[in-house]
Amino acid sequence: MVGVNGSGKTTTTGKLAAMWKAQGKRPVLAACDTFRAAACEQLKIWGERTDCPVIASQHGADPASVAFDACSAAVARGHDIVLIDTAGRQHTAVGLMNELEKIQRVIGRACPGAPHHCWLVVDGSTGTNALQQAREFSKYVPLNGLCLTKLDGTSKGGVVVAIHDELKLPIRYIGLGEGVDDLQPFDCDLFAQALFSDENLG
Ligand SMILES: Nc1nc2c(ncn2[C@@H]2O[C@H](COP(=O)(O)OP(=O)(O)OP(=O)(O)O)[C@@H](O)[C@H]2O)c(=O)[nH]1
Ligand SMILES: [Mg+2]
Repeated sequence: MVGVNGSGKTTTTGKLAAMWKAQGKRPVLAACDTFRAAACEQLKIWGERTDCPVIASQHGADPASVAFDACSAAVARGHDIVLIDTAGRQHTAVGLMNELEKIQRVIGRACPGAPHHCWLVVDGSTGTNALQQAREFSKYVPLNGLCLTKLDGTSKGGVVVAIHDELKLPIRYIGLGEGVDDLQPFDCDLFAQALFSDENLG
């Protein structure tokens, strides 16, 4: 899970873990935001809430090594999904974007083919800047989907139309609140109806 600061990566990670757990899968959460002080604790709370193990390290540790450890542990223990929660970063911060590239490179050694998915988490209230985010993140990591969050607010997330048009990134899930069940698979028809509904015409 990648994206700019505060877009909803950790929350979406937790919601996805809960959903897959309920489907009988055995997710592991990797706390690769070793940068923000409370980030690891936040993911651990999601781990408790969803009854999923969390692989973490100390504050300031190399996120790529945490991701590697999580993937190695998951393979060794027979888990089927590793959800990697990365730190928020501005798409213009080259050093931090290179860090993402490293995470991606390193986990392939622990689990061939990883990352099998790389999803950009976008705050639905973001305007055209989201297109720029998608362009930049896709230069560093093999993005293959979007998660659109905070659609429970006033925003309709219309910018994903432009993102999909240019980068052909499918929308995987939408976030509709802060709770564990506030996640839905993307439904194109419903989304289009909401986007173009009369309420939206002002
Ligand atoms: N209303 C609403 N709030 C959300 C949604 N998703 C996330 N949030 C809230 O948005 C805030 C930021 O969410 P996080 O999951 O911490 O975002 P993040 O991308 O992990 O943030 P950083 O790790 O700091 O980059 C939190 O207060 C979440 O509860 C959503 O779908 N709807
Ligand atoms: Mg986070």
